[in-house]
Amino acid sequence: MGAAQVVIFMGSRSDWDIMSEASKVLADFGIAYDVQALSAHRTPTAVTQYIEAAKNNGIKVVIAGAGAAAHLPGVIAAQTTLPVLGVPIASTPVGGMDALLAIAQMPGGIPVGSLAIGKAGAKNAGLLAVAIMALSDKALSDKLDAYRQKQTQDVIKNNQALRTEIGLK
Ligand code: RP5
Repeated sequence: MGAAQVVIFMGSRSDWDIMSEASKVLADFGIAYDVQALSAHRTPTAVTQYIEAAKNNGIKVVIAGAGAAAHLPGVIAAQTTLPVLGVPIASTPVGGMDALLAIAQMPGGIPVGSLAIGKAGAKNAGLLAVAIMALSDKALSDKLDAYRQKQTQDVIKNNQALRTEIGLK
């Protein structure tokens, strides 16, 4: 698949169950990705080393999932002008609201695109990375259009199946 164009960061190995949703999307679209489970708090130097080299290494989009005091996406965005897509993860008793606010409430000047909490957010981060890359890749853009059309057809089919199942025309 070639060199990674997207990196999926996460604050802990324990975030992979959620963040793997982003990897599935990228794999479906044939986009090569890297995965790094490194923490802004526990391994700040390793995060910085990776991000400082990312653009030269061919990375175009950074996806970063984190829970709790979720500083990872913001710390990454502080050190690169690559687009950073943050995924809040529910890993504390407050259900991800801590991570959502930490990721969404960035100070002006250092943007992080915040997705939804959890698996839907990770999936959408993958799709948004695809959309960003599709801006300069016609074949990828066509694939994204086809993905949306299939999704629409599936919903219409499921609606009809449900209506038939419960005795409606
Ligand atoms: C955050 O703390 C991670 O992103 C993870 O969601 C949370 C808990 O990490 P572990 O204690 O499971 O390593 O930094």
